[in-house]
Parts: sequence; structure tokens; C-alpha cells
Amino acid sequence: MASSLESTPAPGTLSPGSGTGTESVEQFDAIVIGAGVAGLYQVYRLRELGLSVRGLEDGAGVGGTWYWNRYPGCRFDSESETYGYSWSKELLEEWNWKEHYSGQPENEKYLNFVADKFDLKKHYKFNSHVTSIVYDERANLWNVGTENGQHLRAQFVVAAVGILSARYLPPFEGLDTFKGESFHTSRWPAEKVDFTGKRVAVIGTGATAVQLIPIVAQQCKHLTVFQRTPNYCAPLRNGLVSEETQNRWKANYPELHKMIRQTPAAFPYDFDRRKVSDVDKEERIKIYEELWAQPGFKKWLGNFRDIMTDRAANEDFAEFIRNKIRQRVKDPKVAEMLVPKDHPFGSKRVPLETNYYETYNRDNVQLVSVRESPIERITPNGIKTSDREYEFDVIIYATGFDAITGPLTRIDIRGEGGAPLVDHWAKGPRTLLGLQTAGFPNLFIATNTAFCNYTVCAEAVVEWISEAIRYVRANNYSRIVPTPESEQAWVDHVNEVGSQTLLSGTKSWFVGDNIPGKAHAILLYANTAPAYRAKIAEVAAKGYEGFQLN
Ligand code: NA7
Repeated sequence: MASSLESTPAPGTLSPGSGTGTESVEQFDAIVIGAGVAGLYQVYRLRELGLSVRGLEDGAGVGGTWYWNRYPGCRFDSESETYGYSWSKELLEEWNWKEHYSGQPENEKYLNFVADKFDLKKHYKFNSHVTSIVYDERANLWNVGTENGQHLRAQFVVAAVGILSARYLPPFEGLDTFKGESFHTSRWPAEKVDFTGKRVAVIGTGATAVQLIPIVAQQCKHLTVFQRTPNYCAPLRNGLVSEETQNRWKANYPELHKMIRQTPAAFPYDFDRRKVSDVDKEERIKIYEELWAQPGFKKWLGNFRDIMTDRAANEDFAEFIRNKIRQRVKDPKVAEMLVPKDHPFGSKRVPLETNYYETYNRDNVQLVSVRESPIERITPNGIKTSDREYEFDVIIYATGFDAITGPLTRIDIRGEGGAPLVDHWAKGPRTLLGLQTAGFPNLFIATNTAFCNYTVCAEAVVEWISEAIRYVRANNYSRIVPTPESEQAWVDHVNEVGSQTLLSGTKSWFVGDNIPGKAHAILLYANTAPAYRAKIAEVAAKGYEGFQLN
């Protein structure tokens, strides 16, 4: 049975730390976990500082998100020219993006191109699933263990583990009994999956499923989509990049990078300065239609400025989208099932789509609401809901991730006094600036947890961490760690900022509510990206205010 469900541990479980390999211990100045967007750049920067660096990567190659998520239709929802690294002029000159919203195969190629160009692969051990990171207080070193028995030590550890890398597989009863093929979208096989003549189920209708569903529907005999919560999906409007556009980007990258560093979420558009109520209904509809015709997230992040903070303003645009859905889906009953009513627009990540709604007009596609008839179990032949049993050849779990905290809490991380990170974070993540945690000296988190186009803020985070490590070494300190007071102040600030937006009141991975039993806490810093970058720069400029150096 082909399956992508066997290779990773079940949610919440820790892999065994013991291995079968060598007992010898390798020592480095720094260990970087992950070979994705942040990890590759982190290895590059630390090497530039003259540190000995070892990268550890779970996958067999570089790419992170763009290595694992190989499902049909997987692509950027960010504009390609904004997602690429900005730190190498030569790289910007050499790389050509093929599509405005580049697809996974090309994105994986890009990160391989970067890794080869800067000779980064030689620093990595691949197929190295990190299971433990334990602080040795006396030696001021971290012991890092992998599933295959590697044991390494380093003064600094940078966890560039991504925010959406710990897959979530709902603990459905009978999961292992299914006789057909089953896949989680984030552990998709490298070989092409052939759907010809097959009856396929997709569970989930988040950003991943919305990319996948229209493509699988065209290839399979019959597709059944199991939906719990309908989303406000908006047209991606992808296209090929012309030579002229490519050349224009190349000639203007400095200006583009400067511009996206000033917008709220580092995309090439800003919120309208006006509030919804500043403009009369007729004019508003005209503006909404114009936004709708634009590619990417502009309908979300280029909308009126109160759309994410004022429920009534939000409702005005939400109703506009609901009507778009109703216009696109022929069967009014199915259309109404696809119309979101229980949460504000944009309070969950907005899925961007190509022919998503039209897919439900196909004869071979059926939509099942698991709110009305919940999934009771997976059976040898398919899926049993409270209504009936459905038979399938393939089940696709597009059920998301234990976002942001999961990639760290699934590793056995222990800091000062042997204290487990999982306990310290029991009520939600506790960090200073998303970068470090009190009680875990010299352990850095190189993920972008700002509300920000991923690469843009990941670069800022990597640069901040690199400079902090340089500063520690140059000034003959041995450790940097947040004080408990400054960590508490940051947690309070993150909660305060989050509570002023519509994000905190909606069940989603932004607040941990997609995982049963996970603490409800705002996981992203919901301030603007420029405010985040200014804050981390200010802290560094003040000699790492709030951090203890000794
Ligand atoms: P998401 O956005 O978390 O979507 C997961 C989907 O799976 C969502 O529709 C969930 O419904 C559904 N789900 C989860 N558990 C169940 C159970 N038990 N039964 C039925 N349906 C379930 O993950 P994605 O991979 O789509 O996207 C993650 C991010 O990756 C995305 O935001 C982009 O940034 C890229 P729910 O909405 O929770 O009711």
C-alpha cells in the first residue's frame, strides 16, 4: 500500500531519541536545524562569520516546505519576485521566475540552485530527524540527537524548523485499516500519484486543499470533498512571467525590496487609507470588483484599513465574497454549503484558488459537510460518516499542521535545570521577539512568526540571530538568553496586539484551535512587519535590551 502516513510520528508523540548509529560525538560552534528558506540562509550567514556549522535536515534534500509539500497544485500565494531571497545581487540577477506565483517543483529547484551556488549542502546531514536538544549547563553546550543515532554538541543551536512543518493528522479511528492509498499533503511522494480511474477523498478545505482539489478532480474518476468549515477563497490569477517583466524586476529589485519592507505584511500592496464607512455603497462595490480582478492577496491586504479590525467593516466585504461564491457554483444547495458564515473574512488564512468553486460544478465531484455528518471512522474500504459509508481508492488528508509551536514541541527540548520546552509553552509559546525563550540560552528560533511574507521577515530574523551570535562572541560573552520579565512583557504585548484584530476570535491555526487540546493563544505577532523589524532592530541597538548576556 502506498502511503505517506507511515513515515512521521503521530501528532503529539515524540520519536525515540535512541538510535542505532555511531556513538561518537561531533562538536560545532553552531547547529542549524532545517534546510528551508530560513535554515539555508542561516547556515550561509554563520559560515560567513567564521563559525563551524552543521545543518541537520529531516528530508533527503533542501527546500523545507518546498521539499515536503509536493501535492498537485502546490505553489506560492506570495508574488514570486517578493518570495525569493533579497540578500544576493548575483542571485537576483541569475534566477528567472517562470510564473507570477511559482509552483513547488520550481521552488524546490530555486532552493537547490541557491544551495549549490553558495555551496551550502556540504554543511548538511540530510535524512537527519532531530529528536532531542538538551542543554548541558556545566559545559554551556547543547546536545543534539537525531533519530538515526547522531549525537552532536554546539554552543549555539538555531531551530529553523518552519512554522507549518509539523503535519496534523486527525486521530480518526481505523486510520491504519484503510486498504487503498492514503497521503497527507505535506508528506507527498516524489513519484507522481496516478489518479486515473480512481475514487478519491479529500479531507479538509484549507489553503492546501483549495490548491489541490481542482487538479485532482480533473484526473480522477470521482472526488468526494469532506468539508468542516468553508473558507473565503479568492482568485489567485496566476500567469507566466514575460521576459520583459523579468527584466523589469531585475532592473528594479532594490526599489521593490524597499517598497515591500514598508508595507504592513511585506507584500507589494498596502491597505487603503480609508475605512469601509468612508466610501458609499456603490463606490465600495466598484472598489471590491477592482480588488477582485487583481492577483494574489490584494483583496485581503490591500483592502480598506479597518477590514481586519472592525467586524461590521469586515462583514461588508465578506458578503461581497459570499455572493461571488453563489454566482460561481451552479447548484444553490452546494453553493450555500461553500459559503462561510461563522467567521470574519481574513480571520483565517485566505486560500487563493484557480477554478476552485467551478470544480463543484463537475459531475464527478461531491461535497460532504462533516459538520452535518461527522466522520466516525476510516474503514478498510473508505470513510464512514454518521450518514453512510463511502468507498475510496485514495484518501488525501489535507488536514493541516500543528502550526508554529508544533515543530519545536515535538522535539524533546530541555533547557536550564532540564526543564522541558513543552512545559514552558503549555499555555502557548513564550518567547522574546519570537527569537529566544527564557531558560534556553543560545537556542534561537529562526522562523518568521510575524504577520509577514515569509522570506522577507525570515531574512530579518536570520540576520538578527547572526548578529547576536557575532556580538556574543566578539564581546567575550558565552550566553545570551531573555530574562523571564522581558519574555512575559513580550507575551503580554503579542496577546494585546492580537486581541485588537479579528484573528484572535476565530478558530484557526493562527491561534492553535485546529489541534484538539492545544492551548488557545495567538501564535503570530499580529503587528505590522515594519513594526516587528523596527522592534528587533531597536532591541539589538540597545545592547540586546531584555536579554541577559554573561
Ligand atoms: P489548514 O488551513 O489548517 O486546513 C486544514 C483543513 O483540514 C481545514 O479545512 C480543517 O477544517 C480540516 N480538518 C482538520 N481536522 C479535521 C477533522 N478532524 N475533520 C475534518 N476536517 C478537518 O491547513 P492547510 O494545509 O490547508 O494550510 C496550512 C497553511 O499552509 C496555509 O494557511 C498556508 O499558509 C499554507 P477546519 O477549518 O479546522 O474546520
